[in-house]
Amino acid sequence: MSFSLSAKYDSLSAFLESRAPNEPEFHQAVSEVIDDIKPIIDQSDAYKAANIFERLVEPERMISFQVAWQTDAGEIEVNRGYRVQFNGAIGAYKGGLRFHPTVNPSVLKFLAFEQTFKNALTGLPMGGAKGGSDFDPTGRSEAEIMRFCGAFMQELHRHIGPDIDVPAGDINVGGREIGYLFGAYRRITGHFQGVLTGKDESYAGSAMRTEATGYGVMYFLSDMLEAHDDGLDGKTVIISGAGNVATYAAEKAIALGGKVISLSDSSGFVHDPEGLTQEKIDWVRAHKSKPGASLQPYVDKFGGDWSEGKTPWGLEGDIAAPCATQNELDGDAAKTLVKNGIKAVIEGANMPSTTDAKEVFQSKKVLFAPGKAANAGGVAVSGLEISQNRKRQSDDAEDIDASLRTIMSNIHAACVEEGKRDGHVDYTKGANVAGLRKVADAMVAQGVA
Ligand code: NDP
Ligand code: 2IT
Repeated sequence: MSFSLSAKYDSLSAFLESRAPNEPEFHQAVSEVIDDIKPIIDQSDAYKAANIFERLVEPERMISFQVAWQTDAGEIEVNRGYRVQFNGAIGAYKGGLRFHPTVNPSVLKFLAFEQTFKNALTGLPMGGAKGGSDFDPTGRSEAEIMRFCGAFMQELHRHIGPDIDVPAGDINVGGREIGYLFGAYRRITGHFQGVLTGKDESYAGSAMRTEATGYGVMYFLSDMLEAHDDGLDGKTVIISGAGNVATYAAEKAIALGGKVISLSDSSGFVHDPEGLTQEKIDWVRAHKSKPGASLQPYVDKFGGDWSEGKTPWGLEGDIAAPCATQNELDGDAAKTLVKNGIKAVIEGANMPSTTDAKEVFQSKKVLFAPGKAANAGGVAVSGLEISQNRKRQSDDAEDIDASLRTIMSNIHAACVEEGKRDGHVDYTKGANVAGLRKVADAMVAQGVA
């Protein structure tokens, strides 16, 4: 390594294993940016002198705490809560909260690391963070979820604030949970302030935040296809996931002329050859709002085929949009998609493609949009929610949607600008380099203590 990685480490993996042992998802996220950002750091004396790389891969702060809460049966359960405040160089920390049994420091560090690049790409002043808990909402009552959120905020409130850190939702943290978290924050501190985004519009939330991630994914896809003399109209779209990102991505894909033939969840996937409709999507949202509900009854209601325990990547389509979770699309799935003629892959989830899958797509020159660029619409509208809270005014849905459209186009343009490689656009390189430059410049400008 020619940039300033301490001499005692002779490889990136030795460095990561020493600094962050047993954190496979975090190692994966860092390994996937290194080849793109290394030449940029090497070319800059300022970046090397500031030891940007080592500082960029070390969270500024990690908080871990006990969450003790009471079940409906009166028993006390204990979960672990976290907030990883990764990089605050360009703004107060910002990023979602995830409640899922797979939440651990490796997962949250990968998410907060990627969030740092993503937030920089939006052009808004937001640092990177992520948090959550290993709490599993499956089978929990509404009252239990409310008590869990209250117990979680009992500690988290010490670490957040409009100028400090502004969390939002992620897996299993949607409008309902943000409401309970915000209520707990307000009761504990006595302050009504913009300390969370994704709030309902009845209490200072932003129009379009719910839709923003999924809509933004399809706006980015439209730009990417258009830049390659193509469009969404008439395309068959394979979507995984059945939550916030997946259902709003499906809605916008249909609005832009696509035919969406699948959704999935942790129990399996639905293949609906006739294509999703607004009625079907509305049913999915209502049905999946019950924690732990399987998507399987979709086929009893609307027809199509259910495949238990499987992912939808064996289906034939033009576009694949993984919108569920990390590493849900592996190398074999990528090969199958390529064999079946996939034209583009757009990541709605964070790091849904494994490293092997990305290599398959890259070697076959499949258009590929990484999550840190393609799903940035959610945090972008969160940024607009922060601005609206500051001015104590709400903007119209049309204005927010227009801003979201512009921000996604700007991110696409930045990826094209920085992602040129051998006569084609490498969107991953573009996102990594554009994100790095902004964060690194701010870190250099601010020095160290
Ligand atoms: P939701 O909780 O609304 O939905 C998550 C969906 O993914 C559910 O269908 C869930 O199935 C499925 N899922 C979760 N874990 C697994 C798993 N291990 N295997 C298979 N399926 C799984 O979350 P979101 O839609 O908000 O988030 C989806 C992805 O998008 C995540 O990667 C998140 O980080 C990312 N993202 C979210 C943003 C947002 O604004 N919400 C912004 C940017 C990215 P089940 O119901 O069975 O658990
Ligand atoms: O991964 C993400 O970008 C999010 N979960 C949204 C973060 C936010 O602060 O809106």
